[in-house]
Amino acid sequence: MLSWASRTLVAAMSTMTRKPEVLFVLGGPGAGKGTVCGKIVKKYGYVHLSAGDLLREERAKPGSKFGELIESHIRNGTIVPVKITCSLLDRAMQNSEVSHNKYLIDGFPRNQDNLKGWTQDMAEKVDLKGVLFFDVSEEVCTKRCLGRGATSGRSDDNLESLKKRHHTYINDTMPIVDHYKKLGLVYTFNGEKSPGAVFKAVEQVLTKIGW
Ligand code: UP5
Ligand code: MG
Repeated sequence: MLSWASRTLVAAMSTMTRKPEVLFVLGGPGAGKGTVCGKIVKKYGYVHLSAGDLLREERAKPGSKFGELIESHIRNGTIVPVKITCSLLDRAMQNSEVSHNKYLIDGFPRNQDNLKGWTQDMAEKVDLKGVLFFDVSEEVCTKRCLGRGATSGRSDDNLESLKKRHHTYINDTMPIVDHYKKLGLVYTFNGEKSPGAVFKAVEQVLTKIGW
């Protein structure tokens, strides 16, 4: 029989050696990915890594050699090369000091290049628990982002960029969602419900996967 101290040590060591558990969070531009992640962080304290936020932070760094490239992709709603995004995600995971090992990766992977890069560089380092997918019509997404555009300061919250972002979502990101659907990993939510109702449905899935 192990003493309390030994059991505590074993538990701590298992947390340190376990692979990080990851949930991908996908959906159209303005589907509510960031909003639901914020609610999960507030209640459960898990780590929220928004690929878009990390790219915007990198773009804003003085002297960043990727700043212009990132801005051009964001404005045009196209996808930044995966080497850049994956290295930002990897670094952010390594820099987060957590005991629970649970990570929400928001807005990634969004095309075949992302999927290939993730599979090559990251997939073996983590335990992918599933994909939270928020289904919201283009009309509702556009309305939300244009509303947010009044105060967000985001260079892609305008009608022209939104049309391009939606095009990329349908053509490039939906095949990735379908790929994970075939693996039985996707949990789909009606993202047009109220934020509270969406979160409630998400919590049921978190319980199901043992989060
Ligand atoms: N809102 C949210 N939920 C609501 C609800 N249930 N009911 C009513 N309103 C709701 O929400 C958007 C707005 O809707 C907010 O005003 C919110 O209050 C309201 P938010 O939670 O921000 O939605 P989200 O899905 O996070 O929208 P976001 O605009 O962030 O989605 P995108 O996927 O377009 O943006 P992201 O930041 O992920 O990417 C931006 C760009 O970065 C991409 O287009 C691409 O160019 C680049 N990128 C890459 O190249 N690679 C990556 O891996 C990631 C990004
Ligand atoms: Mg977001």
